This record gives sequence, structure tokens and C-alpha cells, in this order.
Amino acid sequence: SNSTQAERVDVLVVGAGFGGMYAVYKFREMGKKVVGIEAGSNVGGVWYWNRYPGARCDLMSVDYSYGFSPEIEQEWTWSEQFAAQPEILAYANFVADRLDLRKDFRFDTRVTSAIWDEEAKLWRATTDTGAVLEAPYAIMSTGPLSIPKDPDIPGIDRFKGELYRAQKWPHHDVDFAGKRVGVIGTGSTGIQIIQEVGRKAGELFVFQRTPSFTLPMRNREITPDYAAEMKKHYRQMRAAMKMNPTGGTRPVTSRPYFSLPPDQRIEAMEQAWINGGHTFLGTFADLMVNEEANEAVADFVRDKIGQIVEDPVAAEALKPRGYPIFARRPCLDTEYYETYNLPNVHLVDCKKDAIVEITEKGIRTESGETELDMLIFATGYDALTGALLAFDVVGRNGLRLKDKWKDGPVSHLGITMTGFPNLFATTGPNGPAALANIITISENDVDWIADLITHMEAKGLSAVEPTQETEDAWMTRVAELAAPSLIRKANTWWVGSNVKGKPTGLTMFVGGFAKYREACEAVAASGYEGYAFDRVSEPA
Ligand code: NA7
Repeated sequence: SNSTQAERVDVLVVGAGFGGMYAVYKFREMGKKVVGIEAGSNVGGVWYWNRYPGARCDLMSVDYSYGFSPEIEQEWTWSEQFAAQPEILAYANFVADRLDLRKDFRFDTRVTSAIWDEEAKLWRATTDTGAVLEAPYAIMSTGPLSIPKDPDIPGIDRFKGELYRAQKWPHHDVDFAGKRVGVIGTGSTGIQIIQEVGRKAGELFVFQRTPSFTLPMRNREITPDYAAEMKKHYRQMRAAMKMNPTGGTRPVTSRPYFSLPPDQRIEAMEQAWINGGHTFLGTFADLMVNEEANEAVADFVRDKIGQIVEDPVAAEALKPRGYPIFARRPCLDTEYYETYNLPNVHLVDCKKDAIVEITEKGIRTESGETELDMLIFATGYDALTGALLAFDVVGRNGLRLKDKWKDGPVSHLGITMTGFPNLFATTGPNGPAALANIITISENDVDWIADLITHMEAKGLSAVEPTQETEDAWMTRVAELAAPSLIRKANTWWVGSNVKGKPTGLTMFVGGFAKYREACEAVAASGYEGYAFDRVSEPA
């Protein structure tokens, strides 16, 4: 029956994070009728949801911002080198206001299925509000970190105190004063929460299973002079970002660790520690492929932890061992290790005293129960593929994305998938996804998709997908680059091993943003060699 009338548009975008916002803008500028669907009540994506105390981006604000609009670059002024969540969300809202983006979004709406209609050559999306949308082109800007994951611990529903999830933080202030607070999770999110809440709570209990390596952020204010200087150089910066493996402005190096004499290696590491941020990765070229070089840097950081943390038992527990540094996404902190010197902060080493269950009153570990007023989960995400597999995506001949990806995600460039015509992902799982500046990747991907659609319209083509050979060749290249990478040697969301039953493997393109962009551009420059098209009409 047709009780619900489908609304027909030209381009359907899913997600109102930085990828989806730019996609809506771009296609509207091309004269398309575009509609964006977003589960949240406003724009911002991860920055809309992640309102936990201490939430902050670990890329520099001037890098982690749009490059497509010189006007917005000039009108917006960042206040800190590494911006906090409220400022990033304000930026997203500023962009949405400036470009009048909200009128083309349907908020509080979740896509429940997207199905390709071969006859009509369009995608039909159903939503949880009952609205049905049809469009010849569908852009999935669903984000690599948008499906939160609870810890795999029995008894979560039993807890009678306040329970918070970092990625679904309430919109009101949470008062920690005098409270006994427990945190589970010591990745980037947990570290940001711990260093903040440890200074506010009555008592803080950190339940740590795997310690992360974290480096000093060395955040600072952006003074008016500095901001003015930045604004003069945005154009050169954006051009440089496109050529940079990180998709940002962080310097890179070709210098291998062992090319320096021992005293200079130490000196370089001391300098990186003082400079902070991710500068270690720009100090030596081979940290992700040379195990010995990696171990030397890991040792250096472990020594620093030992120097900062006063309690030797806590210091030892905080030193990560058994996996390479940078094989988990390195965290940036502000006096994180110092937090453990506070008398009200307690580290529970779950490697030695494992969590058994959550109780009405708190957490029971093997050694006994810790009573808590408040429990915070910072336990990560079903990352990279989670959001795209959270609803039914059905392509040609009833092919389900769930089935296509049952052994792990495959695509061409992380953007297009054989069997799924006219379906496009931005920052997909086989691009540089989590390994480079996500806003730079988003803009690259949206621009590439827009060029492809322009090409199709000029040639009278109705449906496009990469050939199986094209997809296979890309996945072979991805695998060849991944083979020597030390990233495979840690259990993380990068390789899928943080989620039970999920296929594991390094499926991201580790060749860096610059090479990824070149690969995208080469496909366009060849007139989309390796792509199969359906024709509808004579070329325009
Ligand atoms: P991460 O980096 O996936 O961290 C999740 C943390 O939660 C990690 O320390 C996990 O320990 C811990 N965890 C998960 N389940 C449990 C249980 N059952 N018991 C104890 N500890 C648990 O997620 P984040 O949100 O911190 O960061 C994600 C990205 O967001 C980050 O890389 C940045 O790019 C921004 P485990 O390692 O599994 O032992």
C-alpha cells in the first residue's frame, strides 16, 4: 500500500556532521534538491552528541575546520589551539547559520533502511518518523565514530546511581562535587573525562583494563595577533594540507629513527615531548613500521610516566606494554598522569583485579565491591562500519551491505561499492578514515562525488558503480600498505577487535591523505576508468 507518499529529491544525505553538512551545501550549490537526514536535533555529528566534561579535539582547530569557504575562514576565530567541544559545536552551528543549512535537514529522524530500486534507478530510504525519501543519489555521511558501545559487563541495568555514557551525554550540567564517581574506559575519551572529573569529584575510581599512551597536548590560547596571522595564511595552509599525509599542517619527516646518533634521538624526543601534540610522529618517519624504533619511543614515554606519577604501583599500571605506541590512536592530555597524584583519585588495575559485574551500588571486581554514586562509560564505538551496518542497505539484486561486508568492509576508495550503484560514503572504512584529518577527507570525498555526478549528467548516465576488478585492486593496495604496519599489533577500534564478533583487520588506507587524494584524482582524470555506468539518455 502507499499510505506514505515518498518524497522525491535529487540527492539524499545521511548525517549532519561535518561530512553531511558540506554535502548538503555542495549539492544545493549545484542546483540540486537535497535533503539531509539526521538522528540528532541539530548539526554537529560527534560534536553534537559528545558533550562530556573535557571533550576536546586532538587536531589543531585551524586544521580541523572547513577549507571550502574563505569567507567562513575569515569570519570565524578560534580561541584555542585545540578547541573544546562547545567551541567546535558553536562553529558547526555558525556554518549552518551562515549557509542556511538547517532548512535542508530533517532532524530527529533516523534512517531505517535504504533500498535500491533497479527499475526506477533510485534509492528509497525509510525513516523512523515514517517519512520515505527517494533519490537517484544517496550520500552516507554517517561517521566512523557514531555507534557507541557499552562495556561487555553483566548488570548494567541493575545500577541504581547515575549512569552516563560519554557519547550520549545529557544537555544539562552534571554535578560531580562530593560524589563517588567510577569511569570505565581509558581511551581518548576516558582520559579527557578522568583529567577533568578527577579535579571535581569527591572521589574518582578509574577502572583501567588497557592503559593508553597519552602525550602532552600543550594546548594554548590563540591570541588576536596569532589569529590574524593565521587568517592571512589560510589559503597556503589549505593547499599544504592537501599535500600532507595527515590532511593537516603537522610537519612530516623522512628521517628514520636510527639515522640519528643515540644522544640526538633522546634530544629529539625531549623536544617532541615539549612541543606536545602528535609531534612525535613528525619526528621520526619509521615509527609505524620499525618495531625497534617504536619500542624506543614507547620506552621514552614510559619513563616520563614513571617520573610524573608518584605512587610506583599506579605508575607501573599506567605504563602501556605489549603493543606498539601509536598503534592505538595516541591520546593528547593536559596533566592526565598528574591526576593520579591527587588523593581522591584511585586507579583500579583491571588486569590484576578484573571487573566481575555491575551491582545496584557500584562495581564488583574480583577483590570486592566499590560503591559509587555515579558511573561513566567511555567504552568506545562500533567504529568505521557500525553506522552503515546499523540499518538495512540493499543494493542490486537484493545484495545486502551486511552480507557484502561480512568478512570486513570492502569498497573503492572508501567511497563507492560494487553492487551498490549511486551509493556513496564519505570518510568510509577503506579510505584514510581515522588516520587523517576527517574534515579534509570529507571535503575531498564530497567534491569527488559531486564531480562524478556532474560527469554522469553530462554524459546521460543514470547509475554508476566500480567494477569488481576496480574494488578488488583497491583492496589489494590497501592490504599491501597495511601488511607492514604496526597498527595491526594492537586491539583497537582501528582494526575492529574492540567489538565482540566483529571481523578484524586493518582495512583503512594507511598511505596517508595525500596519496589517497591522488588516487581519487587519478580516477576522475581518467574519465572514471574502472567504473560501470548505465545509460539513460543521449549525452547532454
Ligand atoms: P576507545 O579508544 O575504543 O577506548 C575504549 C576504552 O574502553 C578502552 O580503554 C577499553 O579498554 C575500554 N573498555 C571497553 N570495554 C571495557 C570493559 N568491559 N572493561 C574495561 N574497559 C573497557 O574509545 P574512545 O571513545 O576513548 O576513543 C575513540 C576515538 O574517539 C579516539 O581514538 C579518538 O579518535 C576520538 P580495552 O582497550 O578494550 O582493554
